[in-house]
Amino acid sequence: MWASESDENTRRHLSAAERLVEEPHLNQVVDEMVLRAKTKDPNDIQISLDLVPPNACRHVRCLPVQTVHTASPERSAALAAEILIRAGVSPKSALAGLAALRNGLGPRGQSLPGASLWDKDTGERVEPDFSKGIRANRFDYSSTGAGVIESTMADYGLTYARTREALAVATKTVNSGVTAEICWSSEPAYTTGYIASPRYGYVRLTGFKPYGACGGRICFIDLTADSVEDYVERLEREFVLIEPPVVIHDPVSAEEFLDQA
Ligand code: PML
Repeated sequence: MWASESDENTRRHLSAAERLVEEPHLNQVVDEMVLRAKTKDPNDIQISLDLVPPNACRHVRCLPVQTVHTASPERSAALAAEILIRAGVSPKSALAGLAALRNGLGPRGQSLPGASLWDKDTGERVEPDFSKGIRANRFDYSSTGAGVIESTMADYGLTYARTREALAVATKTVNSGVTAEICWSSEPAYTTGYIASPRYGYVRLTGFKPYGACGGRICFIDLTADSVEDYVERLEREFVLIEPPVVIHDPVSAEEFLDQA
């Protein structure tokens, strides 16, 4: 689903979402998509459907979740840099990425519809189109696993739909070979963001986004391992179904996280 506010000359992105579902759930999911799009009051909603052979889907395990409480956005930013570096991103790239996220990754400092791709070593921004970024596509919780993951998350108070969706995005990006992903929400008042990596899983930082900053997402990639095109192909085109269990750790402070990490 892609919802926008369009006129003859411009198209402003408002909302986008994609699901990978079994046929019996199709009508219900399309209805959910339309309802979701309408909350943003668009004048253009596009929905497209593709048939996927079941054996084309790779099944992966959901990333483990850790919430870290920090005292301020400044403390969160320092912790985020530390986590990125420990996850394998160079200090130069980590700091440049965080600064770009704060300034807005889209043209004129707005949000991008997709993720920006950065070379994890040089800090160079490398996605083909800086006005769009790359959208991680073609993933979902499996139909048998979705309820288990949702109820485990609810046991830990993680009931916000954006958290569940972001965990799925992060599970896809990490399973597409990115070294680390960093993200905060386009929802103005929602300040919890996350860093995902193979080393630490899905690490949520509360109070991460400076209040009112626009949303953004950066994937740091290893260009000594694969080309930009390889990453784009996996992020956009590989089908991934996410399976339980999801391991959720009790929340910790920044200091506790760094001591145990
Ligand atoms: C979380 O609650 O774990 C962070 C969610 C980030 C949401 C990003 C978005 O809004 O797309």
